[in-house]
Amino acid sequence: MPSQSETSNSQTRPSTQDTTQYQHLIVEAGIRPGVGLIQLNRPKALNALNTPLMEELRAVLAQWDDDPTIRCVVLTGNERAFAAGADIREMADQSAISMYLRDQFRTWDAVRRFRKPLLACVRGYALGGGLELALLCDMIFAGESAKFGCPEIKLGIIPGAGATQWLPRLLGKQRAMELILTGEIVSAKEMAQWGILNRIAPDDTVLDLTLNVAETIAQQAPIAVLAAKEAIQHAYETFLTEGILVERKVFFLLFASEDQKEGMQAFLEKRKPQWQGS
Ligand code: DAK
Repeated sequence: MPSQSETSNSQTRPSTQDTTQYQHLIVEAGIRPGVGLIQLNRPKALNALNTPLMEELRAVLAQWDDDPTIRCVVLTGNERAFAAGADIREMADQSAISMYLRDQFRTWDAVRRFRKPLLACVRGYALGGGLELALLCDMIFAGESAKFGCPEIKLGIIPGAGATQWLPRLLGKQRAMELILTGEIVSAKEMAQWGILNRIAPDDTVLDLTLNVAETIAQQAPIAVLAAKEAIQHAYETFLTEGILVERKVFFLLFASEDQKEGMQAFLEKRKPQWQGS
């Protein structure tokens, strides 16, 4: 149900882009009244989510959680990718113990704990951690070019930021199994049919659409908005924490396998992996 503001032609491009403060993000507070926009900005790596980017995201969200002028936030990428996953280059040589010690979950948990509504606007690839980041958002709007998937299995690992728990809840077990076990990429249209997207729109208008919805939310009673988000999150999360812990244990374990090394090395060398099953 489009709101009145969804049909407006409000200006959506940032009036000033804060590129000095953040290396991997373009951030615009007040792109619309009460709305903040965060654009993931590692275009050469299809916005692969490395630690510095995730740390910057955590910092912006922490700042905006405390900023009463920001009431709703939109997270987006570019035309080619929302994010093609966690950074394989950064993970390829990690061991189970180094992954455990780095505690990358700190930044992901910060996204999950953000108290204000967070809307994902996806164009191009949202794969692996990119899809998981979109799933941590409260709504997902997709351009027609959007492509979703969990290709981790092709790297010899499994999702590490919640997809094994979120997808069965959102799509049902069978579709979650299909996505995670085949690693295949599905279109925005298919994802919408599976009921996981709020809306699809042409790529050149989907950010406007998302910002319009964000603006509508930003106009509501601020405390009621926080309370509504908190209550809705509880509907999903009561039994989620244990599942997430199981996923993390198994995820770390895979970094003790030869197949993880082979899968990620093969990606970086642009060849097919040779699985050893060890
Ligand atoms: N990591 C690093 N670099 C990436 C990347 C990624 N995920 N995806 C793409 N790139 C880089 C490519 O290496 C390439 O760099 P150069 O070779 O030019 O230096 C550049 O982006 C452009 O990519 P392509 O040349 O491959 O572009 P194509 O159009 O041919 O293919 C593609 C697009 C998206 C199909 C392809 O790039 C691709 O398959 N990318 C990998 C997708 C993937 O496997 N994603 C899942 C990664 S594993 C965790 C939290 C989360 C996770 C894990 C732990 N914790 C908190 C601990 C999540 C894990 C994952 O997401």
